[in-house]
Amino acid sequence: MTEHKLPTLPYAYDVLEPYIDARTMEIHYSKHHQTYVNNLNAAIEKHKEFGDVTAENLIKSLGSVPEDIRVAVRNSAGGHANHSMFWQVMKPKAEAEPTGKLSENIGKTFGSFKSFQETFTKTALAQFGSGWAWLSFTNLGGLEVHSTPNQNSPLEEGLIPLLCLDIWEHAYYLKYQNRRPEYVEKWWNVVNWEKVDENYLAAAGHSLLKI
Ligand code: MN3
Repeated sequence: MTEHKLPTLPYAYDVLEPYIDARTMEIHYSKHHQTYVNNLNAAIEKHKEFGDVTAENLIKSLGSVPEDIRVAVRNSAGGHANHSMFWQVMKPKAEAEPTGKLSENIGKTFGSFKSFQETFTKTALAQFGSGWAWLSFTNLGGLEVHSTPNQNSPLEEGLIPLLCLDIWEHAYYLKYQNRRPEYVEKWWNVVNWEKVDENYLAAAGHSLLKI
């Protein structure tokens, strides 16, 4: 049995300043994310046969997870996987837009990068309460902007997440308080499009259709 572990943060807490402040990053990563990892390990402790299954695979097959830990696994494996991706899709001095194949598909699906951004922002702001906004890949090669409540993952719906935005208050409250729209607007400055492009190519590689 392998314990789930907090992944290494790919940068220092303060590099996303002034858009995401160092204190928020520190608490979010070292406390919130760590708690999801701890809770996942505690749940799996009761069913050691799942000890070597990744968080992503647990989420994809929640129906096979024993009922007494299913809710805990959904929340904690989701929280672990979602945050692991969130750190990866941000970076300082980020590119303004994606390039290559993803950019083409965004143009085809949403009309333009700008209208994709508007759709994503609108979706993030419309999510009532805690949750996530996503750009996901469908198994037919399409793109979908959507949100999920709590720590629910697109993987539960058979979608492959490419980009995510944490819209729990803990992600922005210290700096932005109730101003979620401002947080979302500033967050665009730190989107790691190089990584999202990479996620897109990996997802497309597993797709049923050629891109
Ligand atoms: Mn969070």
